[in-house]
Amino acid sequence: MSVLEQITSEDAIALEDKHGAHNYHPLPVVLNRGEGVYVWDVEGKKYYDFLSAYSAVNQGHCHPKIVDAMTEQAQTLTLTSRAFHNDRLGQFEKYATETFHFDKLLPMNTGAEAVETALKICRKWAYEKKGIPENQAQIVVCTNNFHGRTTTIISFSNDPVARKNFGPYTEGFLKIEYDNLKALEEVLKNNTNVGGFLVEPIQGEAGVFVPSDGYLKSAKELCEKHNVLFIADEVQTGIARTGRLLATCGNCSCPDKHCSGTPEVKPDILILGKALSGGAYPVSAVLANDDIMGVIRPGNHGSTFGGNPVAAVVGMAALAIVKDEKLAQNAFELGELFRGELNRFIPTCTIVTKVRGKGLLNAILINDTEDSSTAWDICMALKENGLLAKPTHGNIIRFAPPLVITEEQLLDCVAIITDTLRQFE
Ligand code: IF1
Repeated sequence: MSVLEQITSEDAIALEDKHGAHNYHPLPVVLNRGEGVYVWDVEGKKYYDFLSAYSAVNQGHCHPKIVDAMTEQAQTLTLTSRAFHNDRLGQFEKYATETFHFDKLLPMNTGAEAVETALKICRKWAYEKKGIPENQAQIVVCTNNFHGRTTTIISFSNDPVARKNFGPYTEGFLKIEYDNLKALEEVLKNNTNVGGFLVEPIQGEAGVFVPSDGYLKSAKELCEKHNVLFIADEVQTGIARTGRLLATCGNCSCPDKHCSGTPEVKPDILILGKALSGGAYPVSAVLANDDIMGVIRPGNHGSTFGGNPVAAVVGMAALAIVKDEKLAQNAFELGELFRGELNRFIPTCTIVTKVRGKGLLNAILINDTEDSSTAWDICMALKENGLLAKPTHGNIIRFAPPLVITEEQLLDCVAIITDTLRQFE
């Protein structure tokens, strides 16, 4: 730790304020250590992490298996670029494609890059396989989506803060209401040049909005009927977060009960990021079968860091942990418990109107207007009481702990949350 000094929270925040771009409004807490479900601030105060870096740290902070794999690989070989092969990438690709049941994987780094990759694959497929006339391909997206921050992705966002003054915008996207099959049917019927439908199985940024039962399955069927690719952005919902290996898995009944087994919906293109590395390193990927991924040929796409050997071993370790520690099952069971406990609390209070979510991706709706600071104030009070969470869209608080959380820890957290909420009655 030669050049880095131990500093106070106040000094760390002041340094960022002075020297860093102001593109975030973080909770005023400065963390310097994490282990499992816990993080510590520089003053030594311990917290439950109920954000998990937006669901990247599903396997818990600094999971020893990920850290060991990463450290060993970092001491051996970190980067070759894709101009040469490395001995790890193929093993990762085999492991991940077998895990998710696809023929091929294309490795990238961040979620937004993986979304961009999926859009490119979809467009190329639309021209070369579906026969859409050049430059006419459209991709259907949903209102209130969140898929990342690139210029193309924000082009089809409807969040003014994410979009305004970043134009001109990329063309080729048609927007429909989320969780509305009629709207999807209409748009597919009225536009012959649609190549794909990009959708989040649960809308995270929109406040953990869970679509109606059967929505994804019926949407996939509509896509099949119109020869349109169903593109699932599971960057946030994937890797066991929602109580299944993927949120598109549905209520499968495979031997492992809560793993991938029979998919409720098998996407044509699957987008993964975040927890694909357990939060240790940026690792994202796009998966598809040969008839689709085959449109990508040398020179069409790539990245200096995508598929590097550190990312490959980290990705393998992160997926192995999900299986070995049955994280999907834990997320499923503790998610039921969490919503159950909150549903017992809600009728006894006026401050929360609803809890919703799947697995350990949940949110509570605060009984106040969108522009009030109540949700933020509650998060500040939760911080004082040893639990870190972040408001989304004004009056919604998202709760997404690492999936390694135990029942005892979860009940401890429920007590912190309900006691804190009581203070706001
Ligand atoms: C930020 C939200 C979460 C994502 C989905 C792609 C990406 C994301 C479904 C891009 C990223 C993040 C990024 C983070 C805030 C955040 C977020 F609140 F905006 F919605 F997680 F809940 N697809 N989600 O959720 O992945 O390029 O960031 O690796 O600060 O922007 P990325």
